[in-house]
Amino acid sequence: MKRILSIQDISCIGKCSQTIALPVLSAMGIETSIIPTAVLSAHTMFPGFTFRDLTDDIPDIINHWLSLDINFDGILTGYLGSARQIDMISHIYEKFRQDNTIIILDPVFADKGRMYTGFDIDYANKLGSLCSKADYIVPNITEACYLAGVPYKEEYDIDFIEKIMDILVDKGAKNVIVTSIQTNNKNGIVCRLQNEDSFSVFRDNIDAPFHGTGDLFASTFAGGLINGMTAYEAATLAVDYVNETLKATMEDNKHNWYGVNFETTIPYLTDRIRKKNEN
Ligand code: PXL
Repeated sequence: MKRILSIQDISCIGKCSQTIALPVLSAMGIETSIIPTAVLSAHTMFPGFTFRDLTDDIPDIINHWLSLDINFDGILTGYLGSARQIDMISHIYEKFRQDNTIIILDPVFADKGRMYTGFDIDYANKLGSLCSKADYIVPNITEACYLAGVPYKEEYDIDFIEKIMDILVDKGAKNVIVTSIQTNNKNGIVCRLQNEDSFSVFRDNIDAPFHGTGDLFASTFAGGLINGMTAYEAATLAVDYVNETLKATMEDNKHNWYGVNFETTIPYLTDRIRKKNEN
């Protein structure tokens, strides 16, 4: 069985980061090991959330794993507990990657033109240095703007996204997927690959500003790659799964404000994987 390492926080309530990555990657047939970067009572959109930074636990976890001679087919990195964790993650990339390990970095720190509580420009700059060590980075448009040093715009066209991707590639990123792009009533992603191929995947926009959809995209995309899909196949699966999930969430008139109903659409995800494997 393939094994992935997911490095992100545990938000005890909120359906994001590890509480999305674990069920989604497991449903995709991948053993999922975790490093929790922080434990929060609930994600940061909940007023009054508690936050325990687990930075100081990570070196001991790494050292124990080194004694176990373990490695991973993939490493997915998301929301971190501190800027100090960035160097630790770079170390994890070096120590636990094999020749075919795929490293996916979701530089989680901002959305809709603003940084999440607790992050600042120094953090964004430091995280930028990790981007060149990953095989894929999957920033949303706000994060991509910060990482590229380009002011965020509410209104933009694909040329603007192309310009940002040029800057990120110049800064050393290998394969870049910019997510949460909204144009002409569509929502989707644009990807630039190392071999200079590029593609985009757009679906009808569903006006539902839910938390955790970026985490859902990143987990599904990572799971697709680890299952042997091409970047195009994995990104298409991830966009479709997020889209199906948003539809299911909106159809449920008792949905929660803080997260999407990804649980009810897991059969859609596993069906898609089964169909792909049958072909
Ligand atoms: O969905 C990204 C995310 C992950 N983890 C925590 C968050 C957020 C976004 O706000 O607060 C704790």
